Amino acid sequence: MWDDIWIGGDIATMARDGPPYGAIRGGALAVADGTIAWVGPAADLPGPPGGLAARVHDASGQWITPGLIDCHTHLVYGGNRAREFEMRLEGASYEAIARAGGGIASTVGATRAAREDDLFAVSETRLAALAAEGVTTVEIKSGYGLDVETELKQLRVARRLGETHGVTVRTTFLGAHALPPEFAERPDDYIDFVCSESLPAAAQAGLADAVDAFCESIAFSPGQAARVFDKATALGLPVKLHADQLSDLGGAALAAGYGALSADHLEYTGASGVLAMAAAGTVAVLLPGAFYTLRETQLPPVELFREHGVPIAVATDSNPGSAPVTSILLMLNMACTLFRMTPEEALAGATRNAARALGIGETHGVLAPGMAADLCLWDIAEPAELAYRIGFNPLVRSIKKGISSV
Ligand code: DI6
Ligand code: FE
Repeated sequence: MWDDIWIGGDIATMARDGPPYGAIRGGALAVADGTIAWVGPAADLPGPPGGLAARVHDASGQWITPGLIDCHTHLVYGGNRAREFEMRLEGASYEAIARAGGGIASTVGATRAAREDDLFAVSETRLAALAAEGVTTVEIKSGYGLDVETELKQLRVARRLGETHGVTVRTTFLGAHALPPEFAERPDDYIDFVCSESLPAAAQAGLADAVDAFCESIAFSPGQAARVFDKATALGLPVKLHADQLSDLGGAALAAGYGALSADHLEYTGASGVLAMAAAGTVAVLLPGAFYTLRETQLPPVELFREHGVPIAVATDSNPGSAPVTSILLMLNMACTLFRMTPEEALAGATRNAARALGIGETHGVLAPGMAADLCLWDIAEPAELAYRIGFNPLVRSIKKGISSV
């Protein structure tokens, strides 16, 4: 006997092989113990639904998709950077603001100053906005603390958000995000500190599911990122990289060389980086909200990713500077309109491929027996609507491990 069964609706399983969206018209989906027990055409059910599950739900006129996965966010931070938005409109560049001590450094100041409960409260609001659009799994990075105490504070808040909001949170340690003021002009000493102090502390506390770094002219060099990756690897943690966002430093190939789960941003990635990612199975995480906010014009090499079979994910990059975004549906739209992805690719980017980018592709991101019962029910006529509309939220409800949350 199953716990729940949904009938009457259409199901976008997002399975890779098969029809577009893995679609099953007139589908049925059964859940037992928080896991998908059965999915297929309702006509193939082994008996009348009422005799198969304790609860039968009518999903008529709705589409069921996997719960959405936002696989790249910096959701936990103090303060905001609306003033920098104004400065950029007055002509200052993102890089110039960063070099003048604004940018990430200003958020570091506000995050260090914030009490843990206050940090939780402001972050909770942002998480709620994502969840209201069907996000059931979110990655959250540190990187606005840069000292041991504040990096751990951010990661604890991230874990607590997961425990209290019915959303799976995957944490990523991003100590190598920016140079903190106490290490001004001493980037190699700061990388020593990350490798010997803050990263081991996060790992020891069980607060890091993965390790990331920002490889860029305004942040850390490929050699410095590699040192962080060596330490992460020694600690048994998977890696990912902010790569080639503002220039091509070979970040994608560096990440691939470490078997990274993902390389993220990638506007300036060249063919050799794409080939290295394809060989390593590294997911390309595209962040159209940052592209849009920074008014970037260099497009990520989407056609090359397709050609070489690199899985593409799409995420918000939710952060106070380059992507003050809390809408995953808007990112699906931007992935199509700005990056020329198809609506199906965009949805796969926030489900199946996002799960892979977090190392949870075996259990999340696709509706199939044995996978987590994280679902969204949408009041839409076809799945392309999720990417097509702008500023419209057709979520009826989301289900986390079989339990209704929104
Ligand atoms: N790239 C990003 O998009 C964010 N961090 C990074 O390395 C931006 C962070 C910020 O501007 O606060
Ligand atoms: Fe980012």
